[in-house]
Amino acid sequence: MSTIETVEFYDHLLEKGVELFAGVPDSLLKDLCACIYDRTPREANIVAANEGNAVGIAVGYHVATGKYAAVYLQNSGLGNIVNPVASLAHPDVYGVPMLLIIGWRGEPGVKDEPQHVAQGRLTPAMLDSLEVPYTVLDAEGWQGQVDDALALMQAENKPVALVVRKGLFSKYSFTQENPKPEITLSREEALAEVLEAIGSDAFVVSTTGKTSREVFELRESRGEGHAHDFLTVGGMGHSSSIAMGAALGTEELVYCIDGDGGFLMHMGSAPVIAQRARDNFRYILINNGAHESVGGQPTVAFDIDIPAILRGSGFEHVELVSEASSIPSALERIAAKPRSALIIETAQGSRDDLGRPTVSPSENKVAMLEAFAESRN
Ligand SMILES: Cc1ncc(C[n+]2csc(CCOP(=O)(O)OP(=O)(O)O)c2C)c(N)n1
Repeated sequence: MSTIETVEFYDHLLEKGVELFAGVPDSLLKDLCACIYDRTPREANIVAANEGNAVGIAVGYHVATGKYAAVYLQNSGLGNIVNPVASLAHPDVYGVPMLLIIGWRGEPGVKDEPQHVAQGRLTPAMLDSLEVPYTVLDAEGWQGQVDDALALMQAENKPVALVVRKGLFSKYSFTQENPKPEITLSREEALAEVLEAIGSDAFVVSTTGKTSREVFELRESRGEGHAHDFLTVGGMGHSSSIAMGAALGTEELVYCIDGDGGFLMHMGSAPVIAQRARDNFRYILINNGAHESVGGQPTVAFDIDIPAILRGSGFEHVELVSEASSIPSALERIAAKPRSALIIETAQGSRDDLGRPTVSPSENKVAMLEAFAESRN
Protein backbone atom coordinates (compact mmCIF):
# COMPACT_ATOMS: atom_id res chain seq x y z
CA MET A 1 0.00 0.00 0.00
CA SER A 2 1.35 3.43 -0.84
CA THR A 3 1.62 5.85 2.02
CA ILE A 4 1.35 9.56 2.69
CA GLU A 5 4.67 11.12 3.64
CA THR A 6 3.82 12.11 7.23
CA VAL A 7 5.97 15.24 7.36
CA GLU A 8 4.54 16.47 4.04
CA PHE A 9 1.02 16.04 5.39
CA TYR A 10 1.90 17.91 8.58
CA ASP A 11 3.55 20.75 6.63
CA HIS A 12 0.53 20.95 4.34
CA LEU A 13 -1.80 21.45 7.34
CA LEU A 14 0.46 24.22 8.62
CA GLU A 15 0.50 25.90 5.20
CA LYS A 16 -3.29 25.78 5.18
CA GLY A 17 -3.51 27.62 8.48
CA VAL A 18 -3.60 24.94 11.18
CA GLU A 19 -1.78 26.44 14.15
CA LEU A 20 -3.36 24.40 16.93
CA PHE A 21 -3.65 20.65 17.39
CA ALA A 22 -5.60 18.86 20.12
CA GLY A 23 -6.64 15.27 20.55
CA VAL A 24 -6.08 11.87 22.07
CA PRO A 25 -3.46 9.71 20.34
CA ASP A 26 -4.41 6.64 18.36
CA SER A 27 -2.55 3.55 17.19
CA LEU A 28 -3.44 4.10 13.51
CA LEU A 29 -2.40 7.75 13.75
CA LYS A 30 0.74 6.83 15.69
CA ASP A 31 3.16 8.28 13.16
CA LEU A 32 1.13 11.42 12.53
CA CYS A 33 0.69 11.96 16.29
CA ALA A 34 4.44 11.43 16.78
CA CYS A 35 5.17 13.98 14.05
CA ILE A 36 2.73 16.52 15.52
CA TYR A 37 4.17 15.95 18.99
CA ASP A 38 7.76 16.24 17.79
CA ARG A 39 7.37 19.34 15.59
CA THR A 40 4.74 21.43 17.35
CA PRO A 41 5.46 23.69 20.33
CA ARG A 42 3.92 22.20 23.47
CA GLU A 43 1.34 24.97 23.85
CA ALA A 44 0.07 24.34 20.31
CA ASN A 45 -0.47 20.58 20.67
CA ILE A 46 -2.75 19.67 23.54
CA VAL A 47 -2.97 15.99 24.38
CA ALA A 48 -6.44 16.29 25.87
CA ALA A 49 -7.93 14.14 28.63
CA ASN A 50 -10.60 12.92 26.22
CA GLU A 51 -11.69 13.62 22.68
CA GLY A 52 -14.68 15.74 23.73
CA ASN A 53 -12.29 18.03 25.60
CA ALA A 54 -10.24 18.39 22.40
CA VAL A 55 -13.37 19.50 20.53
CA GLY A 56 -14.02 21.97 23.34
CA ILE A 57 -10.53 23.41 22.93
CA ALA A 58 -11.13 23.75 19.17
CA VAL A 59 -14.44 25.55 19.81
CA GLY A 60 -12.89 28.04 22.25
CA TYR A 61 -9.92 28.67 19.98
CA HIS A 62 -12.15 29.43 17.02
CA VAL A 63 -14.45 31.85 18.83
CA ALA A 64 -11.42 33.70 20.19
CA THR A 65 -9.26 33.80 17.06
CA GLY A 66 -11.40 33.01 14.02
CA LYS A 67 -8.86 30.27 13.25
CA TYR A 68 -9.49 26.57 13.31
CA ALA A 69 -7.81 23.64 15.02
CA ALA A 70 -7.11 20.09 13.93
CA VAL A 71 -8.48 17.46 16.32
CA TYR A 72 -7.00 13.95 16.14
CA LEU A 73 -8.69 10.90 17.56
CA GLN A 74 -9.27 7.19 17.17
CA ASN A 75 -12.80 6.34 16.01
CA SER A 76 -13.32 4.81 19.50
CA GLY A 77 -13.36 8.41 20.68
CA LEU A 78 -16.28 9.38 18.42
CA GLY A 79 -18.67 8.74 21.29
CA ASN A 80 -16.80 11.27 23.39
CA ILE A 81 -17.21 14.00 20.74
CA VAL A 82 -20.87 13.42 19.90
CA ASN A 83 -22.15 15.86 22.51
CA PRO A 84 -19.86 18.85 21.85
CA VAL A 85 -20.10 18.34 18.08
CA ALA A 86 -23.90 17.96 17.92
CA SER A 87 -24.79 20.53 20.55
CA LEU A 88 -22.03 23.12 20.16
CA ALA A 89 -19.98 22.98 16.98
CA HIS A 90 -22.85 22.00 14.65
CA PRO A 91 -23.95 24.83 12.32
CA ASP A 92 -27.39 24.86 14.02
CA VAL A 93 -25.64 26.00 17.20
CA TYR A 94 -22.33 27.96 17.07
CA GLY A 95 -21.16 26.68 13.69
CA VAL A 96 -17.51 26.04 14.44
CA PRO A 97 -15.11 24.87 11.74
CA MET A 98 -12.56 22.28 12.83
CA LEU A 99 -10.68 19.52 11.06
CA LEU A 100 -11.24 16.11 12.65
CA ILE A 101 -8.58 13.52 11.79
CA ILE A 102 -9.98 10.11 12.68
CA GLY A 103 -8.12 6.78 12.79
CA TRP A 104 -10.42 4.09 11.36
CA ARG A 105 -9.90 0.98 13.49
CA GLY A 106 -12.19 -1.89 12.54
CA GLU A 107 -12.73 -0.77 8.95
CA PRO A 108 -15.02 -3.40 7.38
CA GLY A 109 -12.89 -6.01 5.60
CA VAL A 110 -9.80 -5.28 7.71
CA LYS A 111 -9.20 -7.79 10.50
CA ASP A 112 -9.21 -6.15 13.92
CA GLU A 113 -9.96 -6.86 17.58
CA PRO A 114 -13.60 -7.41 18.74
CA GLN A 115 -13.85 -3.96 20.35
CA HIS A 116 -13.19 -2.28 17.00
CA VAL A 117 -15.59 -4.23 14.80
CA ALA A 118 -18.91 -2.49 15.54
CA GLN A 119 -17.26 0.92 16.01
CA GLY A 120 -15.46 0.50 12.68
CA ARG A 121 -18.66 -0.47 10.87
CA LEU A 122 -20.59 2.38 12.50
CA THR A 123 -18.01 5.11 11.89
CA PRO A 124 -19.37 6.38 8.53
CA ALA A 125 -22.95 6.21 9.81
CA MET A 126 -22.03 8.09 12.99
CA LEU A 127 -20.38 10.87 11.01
CA ASP A 128 -23.39 10.98 8.68
CA SER A 129 -25.80 11.23 11.56
CA LEU A 130 -23.72 14.00 13.14
CA GLU A 131 -23.89 15.74 9.73
CA VAL A 132 -20.10 15.90 9.63
CA PRO A 133 -18.92 15.58 6.01
CA TYR A 134 -15.98 13.20 5.73
CA THR A 135 -13.45 11.90 3.22
CA VAL A 136 -11.54 8.65 3.47
CA LEU A 137 -8.00 9.82 2.82
CA ASP A 138 -6.14 8.32 -0.11
CA ALA A 139 -2.37 8.20 -0.58
CA GLU A 140 -2.94 9.46 -4.13
CA GLY A 141 -4.37 12.94 -4.30
CA TRP A 142 -4.61 13.54 -0.56
CA GLN A 143 -3.68 17.23 -0.95
CA GLY A 144 -6.81 17.85 -3.01
CA GLN A 145 -8.93 15.96 -0.48
CA VAL A 146 -7.53 18.01 2.41
CA ASP A 147 -8.02 21.28 0.54
CA ASP A 148 -11.60 20.42 -0.41
CA ALA A 149 -12.40 19.43 3.18
CA LEU A 150 -10.96 22.70 4.50
CA ALA A 151 -12.83 24.76 1.91
CA LEU A 152 -16.11 23.08 2.83
CA MET A 153 -15.41 23.51 6.54
CA GLN A 154 -14.86 27.23 6.07
CA ALA A 155 -17.71 27.79 3.62
CA GLU A 156 -20.25 26.05 5.85
CA ASN A 157 -18.76 26.79 9.28
CA LYS A 158 -18.81 23.25 10.54
CA PRO A 159 -16.58 20.34 11.57
CA VAL A 160 -15.35 18.14 8.72
CA ALA A 161 -13.47 14.86 9.00
CA LEU A 162 -10.61 13.06 7.33
CA VAL A 163 -10.90 9.32 7.96
CA VAL A 164 -7.56 7.51 8.03
CA ARG A 165 -7.09 3.86 7.10
CA LYS A 166 -4.53 1.56 8.68
CA GLY A 167 -0.96 2.02 7.40
CA LEU A 168 -1.67 5.27 5.53
CA PHE A 169 1.06 7.41 7.07
CA SER A 170 4.77 6.76 6.59
CA LYS A 171 6.89 5.86 9.61
CA TYR A 172 7.87 8.77 11.82
CA SER A 173 10.42 7.98 14.49
CA PHE A 174 11.66 10.28 17.15
CA THR A 175 13.32 9.95 20.50
CA GLN A 176 11.42 11.21 23.44
CA GLU A 177 12.98 12.50 26.59
CA ASN A 178 12.44 10.08 29.47
CA PRO A 179 10.78 12.17 32.20
CA LYS A 180 11.71 9.83 35.05
CA PRO A 181 14.88 7.89 34.16
CA GLU A 182 15.25 6.76 37.76
CA ILE A 183 12.23 4.46 37.37
CA THR A 184 13.14 1.09 35.89
CA LEU A 185 10.10 -0.98 36.87
CA SER A 186 8.10 -2.03 33.79
CA ARG A 187 4.31 -2.13 33.73
CA GLU A 188 4.37 -5.87 33.10
CA GLU A 189 6.66 -6.49 36.10
CA ALA A 190 4.37 -4.33 38.24
CA LEU A 191 1.32 -6.29 37.06
CA ALA A 192 3.05 -9.60 37.82
CA GLU A 193 3.63 -8.40 41.40
CA VAL A 194 0.04 -7.21 41.68
CA LEU A 195 -1.47 -10.51 40.51
CA GLU A 196 0.80 -12.44 42.88
CA ALA A 197 -0.12 -10.20 45.82
CA ILE A 198 -3.89 -9.98 45.43
CA GLY A 199 -4.42 -13.73 45.14
CA SER A 200 -6.63 -15.66 42.76
CA ASP A 201 -9.97 -15.07 44.56
CA ALA A 202 -9.97 -11.31 43.94
CA PHE A 203 -11.53 -9.86 40.81
CA VAL A 204 -9.72 -7.49 38.46
CA VAL A 205 -11.01 -4.85 36.07
CA SER A 206 -8.05 -3.75 33.97
CA THR A 207 -7.84 -0.73 31.72
CA THR A 208 -7.80 -0.35 27.93
CA GLY A 209 -4.60 -1.01 26.00
CA LYS A 210 -1.55 -3.07 26.81
CA THR A 211 -2.34 -3.35 30.54
CA SER A 212 -5.21 -5.71 29.78
CA ARG A 213 -3.13 -7.63 27.23
CA GLU A 214 -0.41 -8.10 29.85
CA VAL A 215 -2.93 -9.16 32.50
CA PHE A 216 -4.26 -11.75 30.05
CA GLU A 217 -0.81 -13.18 29.32
CA LEU A 218 0.20 -13.17 32.99
CA ARG A 219 -2.96 -15.14 33.88
CA GLU A 220 -2.06 -17.64 31.14
CA SER A 221 1.42 -18.13 32.53
CA ARG A 222 0.07 -18.38 36.08
CA GLY A 223 -2.45 -21.01 34.91
CA GLU A 224 -5.31 -19.14 36.60
CA GLY A 225 -7.75 -18.83 33.72
CA HIS A 226 -9.47 -15.55 32.88
CA ALA A 227 -12.79 -15.70 34.68
CA HIS A 228 -11.73 -13.20 37.36
CA ASP A 229 -10.63 -10.52 34.91
CA PHE A 230 -12.73 -7.97 33.10
CA LEU A 231 -10.50 -6.62 30.35
CA THR A 232 -11.79 -3.16 29.46
CA VAL A 233 -10.94 -3.66 25.79
CA GLY A 234 -13.09 -0.66 24.79
CA GLY A 235 -14.67 2.10 26.86
CA MET A 236 -11.37 3.69 27.84
CA GLY A 237 -11.66 5.57 31.12
CA HIS A 238 -14.52 3.50 32.47
CA SER A 239 -12.59 0.69 34.24
CA SER A 240 -13.05 2.23 37.68
CA SER A 241 -16.80 2.58 37.12
CA ILE A 242 -17.00 -1.01 35.85
CA ALA A 243 -15.17 -2.18 38.98
CA MET A 244 -17.54 -0.12 41.14
CA GLY A 245 -20.49 -1.86 39.54
CA ALA A 246 -18.86 -5.30 39.76
CA ALA A 247 -18.11 -4.86 43.46
CA LEU A 248 -21.89 -4.98 44.04
CA GLY A 249 -21.96 -8.59 42.83
CA THR A 250 -19.37 -10.25 45.05
CA GLU A 251 -18.07 -10.39 48.60
CA GLU A 252 -14.50 -10.65 47.27
CA LEU A 253 -12.29 -7.63 46.69
CA VAL A 254 -12.58 -6.05 43.23
CA TYR A 255 -9.45 -4.25 42.04
CA CYS A 256 -9.54 -1.69 39.29
CA ILE A 257 -6.15 -1.57 37.55
CA ASP A 258 -6.20 1.74 35.72
CA GLY A 259 -3.69 3.63 33.55
CA ASP A 260 -2.95 7.35 33.80
CA GLY A 261 -4.53 8.04 30.40
CA GLY A 262 -7.61 6.08 31.41
CA PHE A 263 -7.76 7.80 34.81
CA LEU A 264 -7.54 11.27 33.26
CA MET A 265 -10.06 10.51 30.51
CA HIS A 266 -13.02 10.36 32.92
CA MET A 267 -11.49 11.60 36.15
CA GLY A 268 -14.85 12.84 37.38
CA SER A 269 -15.65 9.27 38.37
CA ALA A 270 -12.95 9.27 41.08
CA PRO A 271 -14.79 11.30 43.74
CA VAL A 272 -18.06 9.51 43.06
CA ILE A 273 -16.33 6.14 43.46
CA ALA A 274 -14.45 7.23 46.58
CA GLN A 275 -17.70 8.45 48.12
CA ARG A 276 -20.10 5.75 46.95
CA ALA A 277 -18.29 2.51 46.07
CA ARG A 278 -18.87 -0.53 48.23
CA ASP A 279 -16.17 -1.41 50.79
CA ASN A 280 -14.73 -4.20 48.60
CA PHE A 281 -13.61 -1.79 45.84
CA ARG A 282 -9.85 -1.18 45.53
CA TYR A 283 -8.01 1.13 43.13
CA ILE A 284 -4.58 0.58 41.55
CA LEU A 285 -3.22 3.14 39.11
CA ILE A 286 -0.26 2.25 36.91
CA ASN A 287 1.24 5.63 36.06
CA ASN A 288 3.83 5.72 33.27
CA GLY A 289 3.04 9.35 32.44
CA ALA A 290 2.01 8.48 28.90
CA HIS A 291 -0.40 6.86 26.46
CA GLU A 292 2.14 4.09 26.08
CA SER A 293 -0.15 1.63 24.29
CA VAL A 294 -0.64 3.93 21.30
CA GLY A 295 2.76 5.55 20.87
CA GLY A 296 3.84 7.04 24.18
CA GLN A 297 2.59 10.64 23.94
CA PRO A 298 2.89 12.12 27.42
CA THR A 299 -0.15 12.71 29.59
CA VAL A 300 -0.05 15.32 32.34
CA ALA A 301 0.06 12.55 34.97
CA PHE A 302 3.71 13.13 35.93
CA ASP A 303 3.01 16.85 36.41
CA ILE A 304 0.18 16.52 38.92
CA ASP A 305 -0.26 15.25 42.47
CA ILE A 306 -2.38 12.13 41.96
CA PRO A 307 -2.26 11.04 45.63
CA ALA A 308 -3.66 14.46 46.58
CA ILE A 309 -6.42 14.14 43.95
CA LEU A 310 -7.37 10.72 45.27
CA ARG A 311 -7.22 11.81 48.91
CA GLY A 312 -9.22 14.92 48.13
CA SER A 313 -11.80 12.73 46.43
CA GLY A 314 -12.24 10.62 49.54
CA PHE A 315 -9.76 7.75 49.27
CA GLU A 316 -8.62 7.49 52.88
CA HIS A 317 -5.45 5.44 52.43
CA VAL A 318 -3.26 6.18 49.39
CA GLU A 319 0.25 4.85 48.72
CA LEU A 320 2.68 5.52 45.90
CA VAL A 321 5.48 3.10 44.96
CA SER A 322 7.91 2.75 42.07
CA GLU A 323 9.81 -0.43 42.93
CA ALA A 324 8.70 -4.03 42.52
CA SER A 325 9.84 -4.93 46.03
CA SER A 326 7.46 -2.38 47.61
CA ILE A 327 4.33 -3.73 45.91
CA PRO A 328 3.52 -6.82 48.05
CA SER A 329 3.53 -5.04 51.43
CA ALA A 330 1.71 -2.00 50.02
CA LEU A 331 -1.02 -4.27 48.66
CA GLU A 332 -1.32 -6.04 52.01
CA ARG A 333 -2.19 -2.69 53.58
CA ILE A 334 -4.44 -1.69 50.67
CA ALA A 335 -6.35 -4.99 50.89
CA ALA A 336 -6.99 -4.43 54.60
CA LYS A 337 -8.62 -0.99 54.18
CA PRO A 338 -11.71 0.14 52.29
CA ARG A 339 -11.34 3.38 50.27
CA SER A 340 -7.67 2.74 49.66
CA ALA A 341 -5.60 3.14 46.52
CA LEU A 342 -2.12 2.27 45.28
CA ILE A 343 -0.30 4.28 42.62
CA ILE A 344 2.57 2.43 40.94
CA GLU A 345 4.90 4.59 38.86
CA THR A 346 6.49 2.65 36.02
CA ALA A 347 8.76 3.18 33.04
CA GLN A 348 7.36 3.10 29.52
CA GLY A 349 7.74 0.11 27.26
CA SER A 350 6.37 -3.34 26.60
CA ARG A 351 7.41 -6.62 25.00
CA ASP A 352 7.48 -6.69 21.19
CA ASP A 353 5.88 -10.13 21.27
CA LEU A 354 2.99 -9.15 23.56
CA GLY A 355 -0.07 -11.05 22.35
CA ARG A 356 -3.78 -10.28 22.37
CA PRO A 357 -6.49 -12.04 24.37
CA THR A 358 -7.43 -15.36 22.82
CA VAL A 359 -10.72 -15.58 24.73
CA SER A 360 -13.44 -13.36 23.25
CA PRO A 361 -15.15 -10.74 25.45
CA SER A 362 -18.49 -12.55 25.14
CA GLU A 363 -16.95 -15.91 26.19
CA ASN A 364 -15.20 -14.14 29.02
CA LYS A 365 -18.49 -12.63 30.18
CA VAL A 366 -20.08 -16.07 30.52
CA ALA A 367 -17.10 -17.29 32.56
CA MET A 368 -17.20 -14.16 34.74
CA LEU A 369 -20.90 -14.55 35.50
CA GLU A 370 -20.16 -18.03 36.86
CA ALA A 371 -17.12 -16.90 38.83
CA PHE A 372 -19.06 -14.01 40.42
CA ALA A 373 -21.96 -16.36 41.26
CA GLU A 374 -19.52 -18.81 42.92
CA SER A 375 -17.94 -16.00 44.92
CA ARG A 376 -21.33 -15.25 46.49
CA ASN A 377 -21.82 -18.83 47.77
C1 LIG B 1 -12.13 6.62 23.79
C2 LIG B 1 -10.80 6.10 23.35
N1 LIG B 1 -9.86 6.96 22.94
C3 LIG B 1 -8.65 6.50 22.54
C4 LIG B 1 -8.37 5.16 22.53
C5 LIG B 1 -7.04 4.63 22.04
N2 LIG B 1 -6.22 4.17 23.18
C6 LIG B 1 -6.13 2.86 23.53
S1 LIG B 1 -5.11 2.59 24.81
C7 LIG B 1 -4.75 4.23 24.93
C8 LIG B 1 -3.74 4.75 25.91
C9 LIG B 1 -4.04 4.43 27.32
O1 LIG B 1 -3.15 5.15 28.13
P1 LIG B 1 -2.92 4.76 29.64
O2 LIG B 1 -4.23 4.57 30.32
O3 LIG B 1 -2.01 5.76 30.23
O4 LIG B 1 -2.23 3.34 29.57
P2 LIG B 1 -0.81 2.92 28.92
O5 LIG B 1 -1.08 2.65 27.51
O6 LIG B 1 0.16 4.04 29.15
O7 LIG B 1 -0.43 1.70 29.69
C10 LIG B 1 -5.45 4.98 23.96
C11 LIG B 1 -5.37 6.45 23.81
C12 LIG B 1 -9.40 4.30 22.96
N3 LIG B 1 -9.23 2.97 23.02
N4 LIG B 1 -10.59 4.78 23.36
